[in-house]
Amino acid sequence: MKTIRLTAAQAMVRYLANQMNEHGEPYIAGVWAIFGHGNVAGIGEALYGIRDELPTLRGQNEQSMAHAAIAYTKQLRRRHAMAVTSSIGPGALNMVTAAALAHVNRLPVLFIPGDVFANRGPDPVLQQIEDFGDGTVSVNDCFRPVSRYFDRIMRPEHLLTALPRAMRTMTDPADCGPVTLAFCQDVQAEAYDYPESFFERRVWRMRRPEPDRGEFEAAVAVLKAAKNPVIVAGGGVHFSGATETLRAFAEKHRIPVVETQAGKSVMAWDHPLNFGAVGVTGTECANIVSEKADLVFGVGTRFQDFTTGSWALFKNPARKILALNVQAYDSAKHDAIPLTADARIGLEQLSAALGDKTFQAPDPAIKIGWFAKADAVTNAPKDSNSLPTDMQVIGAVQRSSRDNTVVMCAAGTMPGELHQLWKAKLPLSYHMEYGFSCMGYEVAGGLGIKMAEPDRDVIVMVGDGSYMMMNSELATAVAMGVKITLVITDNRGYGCINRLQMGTGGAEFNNLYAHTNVNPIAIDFAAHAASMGAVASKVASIAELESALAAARESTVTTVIVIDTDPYPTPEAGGHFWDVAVPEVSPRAEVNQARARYEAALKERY
Ligand SMILES: Cc1ncc(C[n+]2csc(CCOP(=O)(O)OP(=O)(O)O)c2C)c(N)n1
Ligand SMILES: [Mg+2]
Repeated sequence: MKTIRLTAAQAMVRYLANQMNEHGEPYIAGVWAIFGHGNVAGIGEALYGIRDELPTLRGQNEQSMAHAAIAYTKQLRRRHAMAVTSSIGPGALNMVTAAALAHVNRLPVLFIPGDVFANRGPDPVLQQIEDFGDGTVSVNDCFRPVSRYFDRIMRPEHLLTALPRAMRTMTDPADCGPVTLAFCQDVQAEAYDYPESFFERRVWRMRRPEPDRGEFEAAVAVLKAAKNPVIVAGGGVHFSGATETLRAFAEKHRIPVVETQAGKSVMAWDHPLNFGAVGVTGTECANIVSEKADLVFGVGTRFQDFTTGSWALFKNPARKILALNVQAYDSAKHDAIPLTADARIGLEQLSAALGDKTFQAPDPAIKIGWFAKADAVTNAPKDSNSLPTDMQVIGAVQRSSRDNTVVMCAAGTMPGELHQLWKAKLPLSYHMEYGFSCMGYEVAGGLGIKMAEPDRDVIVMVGDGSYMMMNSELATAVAMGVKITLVITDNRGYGCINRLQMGTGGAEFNNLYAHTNVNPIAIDFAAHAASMGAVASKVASIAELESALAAARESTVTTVIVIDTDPYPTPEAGGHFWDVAVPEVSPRAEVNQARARYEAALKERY
């Protein structure tokens, strides 16, 4: 056997550089790295040696670098991924939240935290936590519940089994998710005679599993028996590349489509069969269709509580759930009739089996009625005496966007309002991280999206709270010359949680700066962003916002636009109950009233 003598770190990066996707392109597009003693000498040296083939990228924070990696792979429908490496200890733990985010959203990222010495020579090394009762524990064990595959590289030859498993996990459509390879510091630097064949180019194809015959027949039968089905389209439709198939399926059989947060933009907003956002942050028309449906046909959805209105939305007493999902865990959820298969293949085969069968599509008037209400709240205000609303900001951004502009967000007011109100024309023009809804995903995520699709405009909608939580990859975007546009809606605190607090009977407390023990400060976001090199301005009205957005669109540099908004108004129409547990006893009358409403609402759930 021909061998080549490499350090384990050199072997790892050489292997990674030779893994290709089904299009023959390098699967790992780059390695985000912040070095410390746990990875600088071993992995750092290896990355330097391969820098022309496998780029190393330097960010500001391990978590937000991982956010960029996650947004990148999501926008590319998991066809490419990135790795993120950190030192041991704090650098590693900074990535745990991002690993969880990738885990929830079923997105591949390769985490390579450094780990303590396998030979234990210097024990305890700087940043080693020391478990009194377990000599095998390090901080990296925190990655176990948030990794789809976890391994600790304690000998150089461990890579021979660990790396193919890592690749298998990341490129498996059903198991897809984060992989953690905790890499002991001494092992990174150790040499070993690796088989040369280990470094041959290898192509990883995303499998498209066919349905099981028995499951398929049951699915066809339940579809044929339905009177008014609805398709709940989730992120799996994007991942499977099934948007066209879904549209053809809906058109041929006249079935309305409603979209989850991850599924939004699978169909153009103005397609007559697209009834828009479903669930807690849903449009009135999608929720009417969903309430009446006798068959809820989920395609590539996890059925999370925002989609199902905490399982109180699908009210038809005769309703059944049919779930087409590549992951059997999802297709069997909530007692669904499972159809475990790739979304595209599943839809194609179902369509063939249904033949010419058509259903009664819902009355288009309910959609027209919804948009009349939606347009009223997103139109520019007639007078400019009061603070603009976030809905009016959405309208301004919409009017300044092109069909292929990507609007993105993760937490705060915007995800709900964008889900309802944003008119997404082209697939993946809407990028919402709403599996984890992680504040701090926004700026780094915007960077990752733009790296994935440099030809599309990327608009990052970010609240003041989320911006304050994590913003420093703005400097990275500027430094890399990756142009994104941020719209910061400054409502001086956590507007959406303040409203949720009020909605559950709570006193306004600890959310808006006005109601905290912190002296309300006016943060100069434009100055802050400008200090990182962005072109930044604060606008005073929706009209000014529109001109600033027009300028940003033509500009080649990262731009930040700040606007003060009113923290209280929300869309009156649309929406649905969401289960947020209200205290059973409280001295506050408002809480008692909210509890009574809550108990009544819970009776709707099944
Ligand atoms: C990391 C993290 N911490 C806490 C939360 C809970 N949370 C959701 S939205 C939100 C407030 C967001 O404030 P901001 O970004 O200003 O948006 P606004 O609602 O004010 O528009 C909080 C605290 C979260 N989603 N993520
Ligand atoms: Mg805010």
